[in-house]
Formats: sequence, C-alpha cells, structure tokens
Amino acid sequence: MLRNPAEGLFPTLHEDGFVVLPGLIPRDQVEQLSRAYDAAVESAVADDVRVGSATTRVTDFVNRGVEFDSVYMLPGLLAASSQIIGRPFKLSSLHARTLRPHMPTSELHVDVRRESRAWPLAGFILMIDEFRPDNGATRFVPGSHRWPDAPEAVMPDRRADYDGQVLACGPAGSVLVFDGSAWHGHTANVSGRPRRSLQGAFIQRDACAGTDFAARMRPETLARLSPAARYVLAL
Ligand SMILES: O=C(O)CCC(=O)C(=O)O
Repeated sequence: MLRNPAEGLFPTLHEDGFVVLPGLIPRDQVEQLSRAYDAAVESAVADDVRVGSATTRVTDFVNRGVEFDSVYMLPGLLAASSQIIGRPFKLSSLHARTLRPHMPTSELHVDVRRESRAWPLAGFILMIDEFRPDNGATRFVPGSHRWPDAPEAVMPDRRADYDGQVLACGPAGSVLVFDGSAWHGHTANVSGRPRRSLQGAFIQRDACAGTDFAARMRPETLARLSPAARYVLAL
C-alpha cells in the first residue's frame, strides 16, 4: 500500500501523537546504562536533584558519562522528533526521572500548548526499566495533540481516567517519542520498585533550551562529542 507522505515515517505518531520504539537499545547495553544511571543519580550534587511528590529528577545527562552520549543521538529518536518538529531542532533537556514505588497517577497535562511560542516540542522517554501497567507506564490520549484544549480546560479531575487513554508500555531499552501537545502523564506505580527513565525534549533551533548545555559542558564531554552531537546540542 502507498504511504501517505503527510504521515511521515511513523504513521502512528502522526495519528496518535506518540509512538513506542521497542528495544532501541540492545539488552546488554541497557544493563550498562542501568548501572550508569544509578551511579550518576547517586553521585549528583544536591543542586541538580529535584525531589517531587512522586518522582525524583536529576538534570543534565549530557554530562554524566560516556554511557549517555548515544541516548540523544539514536537515529530512530531523531527521525521521530524531526517528524514532530518539521524544521531544524536541538536538544533542550535530558534528565533522569525515577517514579518512586507506591506513587499515585499524575495529572494529565501537555508539555507545550499549541498556541505557545515554544511549540512544537518533541518529548522522549528512554525506558531504563520496562514500562508496565503496574509500575507507572505513561498514559496518553491518542489524537489529543491536535485538540485546541489542554486537559485543565475540560477535566474537573485530571488524575481520573480519560475515555480512550492508552498506556505506552515497552521493554527496557525502548524509546517513547511524543508530541509535546499530546495529553499525557505517568500512571500509578503500585509495584514495589522504582520505574527509572531518561527523559528529554527537542525544540526548534531558535527556541530557548531548558538546559544551558554550553554553560554546563565539561571538557571531557566536549572532547568525545562528534560534530553531529555538537550540532544537536547547538554548541
Ligand atoms: O514519567 C512519565 O511517565 C511522564 C512524563 C511526563 O509527564 C512529562 O514528560 O511531562
């Protein structure tokens, strides 16, 4: 069957506003990444850590070791992000986000409103752990990336289930890519274990990045970055 060019390489991303790219990182590398994640989170200075009501975030995984260099350069991730943004783009942020055990569902939200100057934005989540229904897999409302309203305009309780919502599940090493205007949020982690992930966003090149990578850049990171990585980081 002929592909509709408007749908791009990822027709479900076009239709639903998100796509799971399963097993983008091979199993042996996920194990390495998992160990590096724990070590980096453990050794982060307090200024780089934000403990929220359900999740713990550590900023700037561009500068936390060679293991993370390829994360924001995965060809599938770049292709899907390009489809969302549709013009030259750069990395805005890359952080660790651990959903702690026994935490409730978050509110449905968008990362960027369609009428915002910061639109478009491509969000992504690399699953360090498998995302499952019991450990807080991200939920999405398919097609909501095209809706004029954000959830707060129409939902009295944004933690409630929304008709037609789906869970973005996948094995460890999968990458979830989503339109920042899609309604989404993590679900409850009722398992006894943390759900770890690396999360980030790409934005159009002339927009203001969430993390000032140039200011934070360590000489040892800079020394090993390829010209393509420097371009993606807008260095
Ligand atoms: O951690 C998750 O599953 C959802 C992340 C999220 O809500 C966001 O990126 O805005």
